[in-house]
Order: sequence, then C-alpha cells, then structure tokens
Amino acid sequence: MHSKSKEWFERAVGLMPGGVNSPVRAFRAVGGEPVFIAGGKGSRMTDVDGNTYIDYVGSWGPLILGHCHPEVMEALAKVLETGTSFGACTTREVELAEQIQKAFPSIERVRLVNSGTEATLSALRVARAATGRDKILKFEGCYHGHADSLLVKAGSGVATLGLPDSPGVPAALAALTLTAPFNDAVALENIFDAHRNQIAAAIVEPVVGNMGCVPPQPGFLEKLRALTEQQGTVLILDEVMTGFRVARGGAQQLYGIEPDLTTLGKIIGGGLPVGAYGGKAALMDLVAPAGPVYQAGTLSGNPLAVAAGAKTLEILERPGFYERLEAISARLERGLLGEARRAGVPLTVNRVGSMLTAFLNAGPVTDYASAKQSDTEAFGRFFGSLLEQGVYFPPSQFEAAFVSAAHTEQDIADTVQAAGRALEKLRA
Ligand code: KE4
Repeated sequence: MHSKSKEWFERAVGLMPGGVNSPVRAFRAVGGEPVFIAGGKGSRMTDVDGNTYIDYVGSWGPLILGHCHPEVMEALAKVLETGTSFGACTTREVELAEQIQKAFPSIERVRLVNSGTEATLSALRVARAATGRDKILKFEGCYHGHADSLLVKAGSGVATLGLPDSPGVPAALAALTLTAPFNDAVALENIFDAHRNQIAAAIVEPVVGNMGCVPPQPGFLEKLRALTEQQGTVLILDEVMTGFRVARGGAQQLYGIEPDLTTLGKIIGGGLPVGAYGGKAALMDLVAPAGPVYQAGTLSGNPLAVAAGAKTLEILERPGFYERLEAISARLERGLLGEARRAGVPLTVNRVGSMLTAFLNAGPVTDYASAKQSDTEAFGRFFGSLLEQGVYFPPSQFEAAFVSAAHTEQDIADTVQAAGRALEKLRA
C-alpha cells in the first residue's frame, strides 16, 4: 500500500529533521508516516506507490486552480525559454503588483518577497519603524510564519505539535509580543487599555486558518480596527491564506475592513514561492530604497514564480469563478454534516468560501480554547480512514482544508461517502 513511501521516509529521516522540510507534513498529529507524492493533476495527487487521492490540502492553499492547470504550466514553460532569474527588474513583477493592487485597493505600495514568513516579519518591521514602538499584539492560535516575534502561542504546526512556544526565541523578544484570544472583544479592550499607545502593530488572520478555520464573530474585526485607529497602532491583516481565497479581495473585501498593511502569499505564487506585504504609501515608502527600513531578497519577484502567480490571478478574474467555488464548497460542508448526523458523531464544520475545517468537536469552535477541545485522537483516525479511501485531508485538526476550482461534483460526492464510512468507524 505505501511501501515505497516507507522506504523514502526512512532515507529522509536520516537527512532532514523529522524527514520533512516543514513540520506539519510529517503526519505527527495523525499518526502513521507521510506518503511521498509523485505528481498531481487537477483535484488529484498520486503517491509513489501509485495511490491516488482527492486533494484538499492544495499545497496548503496556493493551488486554488488545482494541480498542473494547463494555462499556468504554459505560462511557466514560456518563461523558462527566457531564463529563470535575473536579480534585476522585469516587466512581470510590475504586472503582478498591478493585479494585487487592483484586487486590494488598500495596497498602495507592495513589495514581493519569497514566503509568507518574510511578508509578516517585514510588515512588523515597518510598523515598529513607523511608530517607534516595540510591542506587538497577535492572537492565540493564529500563525503568521516562523519569525521570532510571531512564534508566541502560534497555531498551525506549532499547535499541531503541541509546542508551548519555540525554544531559541529570546525571552526579551517574546516578552514584546502580547497575545489575546481571537474573537474576544473584551480582552481586546483590556489589552489596549493596559498598553495604551504602546502597541506598534496588531496582526491577525482575519479568518483564522491555523487553529483550523475560525471566522471572525460580528464586530470583532471592527473593534480591532477602531482600537488600532484610536491608538495609532498599525493594523496588519495577514491574508497569506485568505487573500484571493475567501474572495478576490480577501477577507478585507468580505468584511469591509481597511487595514494599514496586508500580507499575502500562497495563491499569488500559484504554487511557486511568492509572498508580499503592502499597504499605505506613507508606511511602505519607509522601505528601502525609498526609505530606511531594510528588507531585501535574492529571488524576490522571481520571473517563474511571478508568472505562475500572475496567470493564476488572471484566471480568478473570470466570471463565475468564486460563485462556483462557493457552491461546491457548501455542498461539501452539507455533506460532511449530514454524514456526521447519520453516524452520530459530534462534528462542527467552520467554513468561509473554499476554506473549511471539520472539527471532531460538538462546537461551537470560535477560538483557540474551543478548537483545542476537539478530539484530536479521533481526528487522526478520521484522517487515516479518509487517506485509505483516497481522500487527502490536512494531516492536522488545526489546519484548514481547501477546495479548488478543479474539484468536481463527483469528487465531492466521493469525499462525502468516504467521510461517512470514516465517521461510522469512529463509532465502532
Ligand atoms: P510561509 O512562510 O509558510 O509561506 O507562510 C507563513 C504563513 C503566514 N501567514 C499565514 C496565515 C499562514 O497560513 C502561513 C503558512 N501556513 C501554513 C499552513 N497552515 C503553511 C504550511 C506549513 O507550515 O508547511
């Protein structure tokens, strides 16, 4: 069944920490060993043992079009004829910046980088430079990449592995990171009172994906915007996951919140390494060489990565793209809930657009504390049974699953049927 993956994993663990290049891929939270993927096409991936899966990870969000979209692959092939990287200005990075600005009017200036981590750490540096303040505020269970200041009560792989916070982060630095529960407006008021006019930036996933999917409660983001406005705190919406995912203009379009800075990633690279941070010109013109805040990158704006991103964003513009994605994702949500009711298993599905999480939890799941009440052992068995049946869900309860434009009605029907069997087995 997975003999070749097993062999490759044995080789890998002798070469890379935990045998992987990113912790959440190691299947530690769900038991068993990771499968090694040989390739993908549309909504499906095939592993080195020839097993095929309907893929709901989509490279953790970038592949909103599915694997090997023909137009994206053609765009890449065209760039390859002219080279891979120049470390110089190219027309394509200007075009991608224009596409981003068109979808995100709050982004007056944008800087392309190579990952979401680079985007968030750079945005924080701009906010600290602009305000002359050191403290930052993040929310428990939110994950913004692995920059030191942000590895405090983080979600995603940190939550998956149950790590308190990462060793190696200087205590003096971690002490500058304040945290509050997501969706708790009272705690928000208290923290801004206690640290009045001292907070450089508040950074938040406007729809959290990294404690599992948790949407904002009505009024929460508005409250955060009002408090940051009143106290001159830079509001950073981390839309690395939600940008072009929950709407073309991200969560800020969906909920009508105008941030000072936005971070992007994943989809804007179309599966290749691209991150971005941007926002008010008054802030972004502090960034070198326009201003004194230093940030740089050998491969930033890389022609290949930018071409995949630009073509992806172009395809998202087509009429009906998001409407179809919404309809098929809603069908998956309804199906999962229906099967859970039939099997008599407590299941909460949180969904915004084509990002969703099935919590083994009676619910509601509205913050990190309630997300952590989920039965992660049962989730591991649920995941394993789905995998055996050819459905590849994120290997952690504290992650979001993603539906792509390549998923068909049949994929959804097959997934719901497999979930029904997996949930029945939990009851057994
Ligand atoms: P990267 O440095 O991994 O490109 O982006 C960091 C990041 C920043 N902000 C948000 C909201 C994110 O979701 C991420 C990365 N997401 C995880 C998945 N939950 C990446 C998967 C992984 O760590 O392997």
